[in-house]
Amino acid sequence: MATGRGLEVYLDLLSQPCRAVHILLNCTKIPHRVRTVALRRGEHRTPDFTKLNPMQKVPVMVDNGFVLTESDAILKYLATVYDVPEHWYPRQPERRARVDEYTAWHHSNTRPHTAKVFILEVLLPAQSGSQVDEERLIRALSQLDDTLDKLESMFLRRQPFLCGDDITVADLLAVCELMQPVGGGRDVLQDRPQLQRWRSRVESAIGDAFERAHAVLFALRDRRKARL
Ligand SMILES: N[C@@H](CCC(=O)N[C@@H](CS)C(=O)NCC(=O)O)C(=O)O
Repeated sequence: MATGRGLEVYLDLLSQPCRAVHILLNCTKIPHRVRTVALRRGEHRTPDFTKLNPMQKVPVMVDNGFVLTESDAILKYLATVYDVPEHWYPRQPERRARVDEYTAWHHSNTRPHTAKVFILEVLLPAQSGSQVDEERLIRALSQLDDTLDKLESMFLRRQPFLCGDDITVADLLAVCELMQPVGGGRDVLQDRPQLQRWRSRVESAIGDAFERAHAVLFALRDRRKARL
């Protein structure tokens, strides 16, 4: 499946961590080739893809034969190995540690808590035609609220981006998660002006790459909203 030459990324742009990788590659103009793995068609379960990533998940990166999974590891590898502006993953130890601090926290907070609301409100009802499980949803919304409170009070307390004065890979992971529309196309940041201002700063810093990564998701959200 992998050619072993150049940089290839296996992505589905409906996936939040894939969009973060896509944005970094396009913002920094790292030459690469995208191979689309359509999760909805089960392309991540084919024998070829399973050989590449036995976890059967996207994103996957192959850089001259070096195979790497996990968006966090891929983003940091790209920012370390390629000639990209230093702010994405600072070399100064304390500033780098701040990025690692957020990304470690992200995978047990922002990521699962946003995903759970999406799964309960959108994915499960769409897949099985069942009603939303209100009790589980209330618990999930409360966990998400707690996570959003911490993003505001800890990470964005006195700085414009999650890890300091400039955008880093941490902001990419977070913004892609927090762009995921939930039930009825609702924005998870709808009552969160502080986080909305941060998201606007991230969007401005990213430019066109933001829209390109989210185009498929936004089209799907608008189709869903039109059906309501
Ligand atoms: N921790 C991984 C998560 C990757 C992940 O969960 N990918 C999802 C799409 S968002 C996937 O491939 N799911 C397919 C499946 O689990 O069947 C990362 O950050 O890269």
